[in-house]
Amino acid sequence: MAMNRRSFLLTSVASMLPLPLHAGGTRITLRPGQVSAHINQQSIDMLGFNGSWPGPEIRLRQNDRLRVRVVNELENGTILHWHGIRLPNAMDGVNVLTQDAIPPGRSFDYDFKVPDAGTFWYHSHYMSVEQVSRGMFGPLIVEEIDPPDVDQDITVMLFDVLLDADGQFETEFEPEQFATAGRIGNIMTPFVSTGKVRLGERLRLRVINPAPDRIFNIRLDGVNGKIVALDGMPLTQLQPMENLTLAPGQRVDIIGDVLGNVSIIESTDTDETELVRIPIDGERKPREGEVLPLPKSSLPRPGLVTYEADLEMQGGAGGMAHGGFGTWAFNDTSGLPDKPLVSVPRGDTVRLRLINNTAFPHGIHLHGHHFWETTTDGKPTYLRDTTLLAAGETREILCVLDNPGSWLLHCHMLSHQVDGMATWLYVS
Ligand SMILES: [Cu+2]
Repeated sequence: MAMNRRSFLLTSVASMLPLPLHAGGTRITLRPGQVSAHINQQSIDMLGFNGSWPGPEIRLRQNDRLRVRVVNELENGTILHWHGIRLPNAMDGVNVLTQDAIPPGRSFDYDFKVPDAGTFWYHSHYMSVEQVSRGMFGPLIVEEIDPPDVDQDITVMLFDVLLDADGQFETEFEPEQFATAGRIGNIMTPFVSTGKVRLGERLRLRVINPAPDRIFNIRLDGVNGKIVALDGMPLTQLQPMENLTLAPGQRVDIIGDVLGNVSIIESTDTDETELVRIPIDGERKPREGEVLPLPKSSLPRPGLVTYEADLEMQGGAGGMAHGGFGTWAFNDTSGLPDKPLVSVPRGDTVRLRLINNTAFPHGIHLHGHHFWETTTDGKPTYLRDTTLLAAGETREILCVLDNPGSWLLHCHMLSHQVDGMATWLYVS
């Protein structure tokens, strides 16, 4: 079955996301369970929530409380993680560090305030290569108290699925995938929340990459727009909408005006594939005003650095020997170490030097915080919760660790995470 897997790269039309659940002021229920997904003209056993594939978008407003009862209808345990949200540590949804898996037939209540507006998402953080690959994720949208003036607020999730030769979900998780770029699908199955746009409309597009391992290099056609946020965090200076790279876990928000059919195109060195197409239906008088920045984030700026640490990514195919027992390692350790990489009092600014000493890219994700990417001379640039490092690349990040607890720091290529690339920070 391993032969010629790449030989049938299929494309499919984007599916509609399930209708959103409005969670402001009310408790919602998510029931993870088996669902039947329609992929490439076949019904395929996948996983989802409340009978839909993937999970429904959860929408609420900044400073609302999110209350979610998770009723586990799977045959295995599960845990949900709220990616990018500054939340109490006990709500972060990480096995061993913050909670035990929710057993089949049991429930768990998540309950926390969402202090930041932006584009976030939720996903399984237990048996995550399998559970996320099968569809256990959904958008988590926190609206600004004073939202920007747009005609449509559209969510896009880019995703891929690995099918076997019979067109069913590939159930083998092979060592060669774990040791290389991960479990890359052979069919694209993107999701979008709307079926049409009008010429002249102003759109907000929230693009999320929930794929287990695939990095999407995309271009947006048919919109004259600007990047207004990365990983949910507003940019103070809007950025031109050039080619966009989204590592697993990353998000980008764009606001712009419709000039034609809207399409998201994945471009590689050799191919262009249209992932999403939203056709024109109707017209409106275009807006006069320019796109303005979103309301500023309230996250603290970095202070004086009180602690520095290196995080060296090691292993994988073609990698050097390292001290860890798994395929991948951080600092010669595979899997969660007994001691945290960093242990500091609340409020400290920590500089981490991320060193990719492997032959593959890695997207490093910190829980419970955003951090600042920096320029080569150490100046903070963008607030992110996931940063992508190319093979051989080194980047320093500045973390203002103001959220107490034990926070996972891991590669968001889930095949790499499960095979060793995870550590943690402790904030007292
Ligand atoms: Cu990785």
